[in-house]
Amino acid sequence: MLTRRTLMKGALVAGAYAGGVGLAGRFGGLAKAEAAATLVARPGEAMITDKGPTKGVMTYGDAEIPPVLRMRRGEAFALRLDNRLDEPTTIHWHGLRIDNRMDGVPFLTQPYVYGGDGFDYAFTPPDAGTFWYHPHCNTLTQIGRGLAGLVVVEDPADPVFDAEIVLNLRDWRLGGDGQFIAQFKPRDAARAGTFGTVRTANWRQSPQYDAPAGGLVRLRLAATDVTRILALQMEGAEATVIALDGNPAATRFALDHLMIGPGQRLDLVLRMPDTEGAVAALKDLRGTKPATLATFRATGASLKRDARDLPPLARNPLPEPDLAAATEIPFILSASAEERPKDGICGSLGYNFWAINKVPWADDTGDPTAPLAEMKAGKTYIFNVENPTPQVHPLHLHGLVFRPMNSNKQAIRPHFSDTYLILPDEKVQLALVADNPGDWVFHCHIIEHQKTGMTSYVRVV
Ligand SMILES: [Cu+2]
Repeated sequence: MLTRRTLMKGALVAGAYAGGVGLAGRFGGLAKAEAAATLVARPGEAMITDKGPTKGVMTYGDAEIPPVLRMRRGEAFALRLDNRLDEPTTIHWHGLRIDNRMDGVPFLTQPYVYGGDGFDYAFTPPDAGTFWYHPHCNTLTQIGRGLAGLVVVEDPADPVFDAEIVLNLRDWRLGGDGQFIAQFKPRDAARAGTFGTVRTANWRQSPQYDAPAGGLVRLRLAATDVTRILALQMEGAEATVIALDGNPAATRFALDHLMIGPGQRLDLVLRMPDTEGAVAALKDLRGTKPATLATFRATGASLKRDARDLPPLARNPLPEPDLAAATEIPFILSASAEERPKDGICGSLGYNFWAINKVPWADDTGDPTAPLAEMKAGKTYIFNVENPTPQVHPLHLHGLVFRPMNSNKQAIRPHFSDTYLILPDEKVQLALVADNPGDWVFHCHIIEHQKTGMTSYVRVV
């Protein structure tokens, strides 16, 4: 999978940036506040196709692909963003319930960070699980060209697995020559979004990973694409969902056509086949033809493990909504044809196609609309969200977690989440405790929808 040429290319790119601040510190182990690291956002190139390096990539760190940032639940984490791009950027920590000032939304929670400038992020992640990080400025371009990495927050009480594999699942919009083509088409932005042309896991097409035969693998995956919704299935091995969107599933269940949208994460137990050389395949069954996202090859003599022997994941300290005292707030998604937004420093797409409660907001503009709701700290609220549009929308709320309660369209799994995939004609209730003060963005994570109006924010005071 990693050819010698790929490795050399990576080394060259790293070398080109080694003269500067570079990547100081270690991302593989504990990142303690006193050992703060620097993460460089920079232009680069990457071996995504067999047509040679794709130019115009954006990445973090000195490897080709953004590093997996490892943190520990309840331990201080600090990281300096060093922006070596030719444009402003920020980092948003998707799913982490942290201080509003660290949330990475330009104008709302921090100034954007110009090229050549930096920003110090410091927080203590309260929850263990699988999360991710990405910019909240010129987001379609910056995520589309590579700026998205995974965050693993470890809990010392986590069960022990025989292996762990982290998968960053995303597409790229490349032409036949392996180079970037226009990131979106306006007519698609007004529908399901513009799809990528090359599908990857960890920036490789259908990579293969080795793991012990008969062993239990913790597979952490995140849908970091700007558009694509997946329907995941494992073939050739048993795969059990143990956590969704960072939080443990109330009851474990087999992975079977599970739909996840941009921004969502899954933790799976993959029980490897017993026979050495046998291969399991993670597939996306949505869309016109199934795609193999990654494969897993059994190595060595079978460990003969049983996924049912695995103890439960430690629970995160999440606030339980007090439904009897809840205040309900309506959120209605819609199409919009209001005037075009002004061009913003963080990249307006130049169109308004969508709105929440009839207000289109392209976000990261200097003149935000008023918050759609103001909530009192510590109180329970129920978001009554309606989707009368013909599209599916992965709705993401920053800084808070909600518990989906009732839906007219799908069975609800009783778990806490930060991203809800709402279906056409669905009405759903999302219950939450407003326990984190600040202005929190509530937006669709299909980035073209987000950037053409399907963005809002709520205020906790
Ligand atoms: Cu959407």
